[in-house]
Amino acid sequence: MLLIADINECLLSGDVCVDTALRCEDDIPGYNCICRTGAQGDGKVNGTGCTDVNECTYVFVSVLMVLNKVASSVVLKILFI
Ligand SMILES: [Ca+2]
Repeated sequence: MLLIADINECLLSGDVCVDTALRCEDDIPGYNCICRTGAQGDGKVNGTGCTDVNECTYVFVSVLMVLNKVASSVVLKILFI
């Protein structure tokens, strides 16, 4: 039988998650930092932290991709007429 002693990192130190993280959740082993909606990363001070995602850029790129796809299909139809 293997016993693993786990500590609650969230209670021991308030510095395990970045300030912009929503909360800290203890896990066995280790812990998880939860980023707010609209941010991505592991939320950890010694990790990737929480980086804001610019949703407007993603929407803009998605619109451009759709427009590009439509334009490509129009060009293909013109070529095959
Ligand atoms: Ca833990």
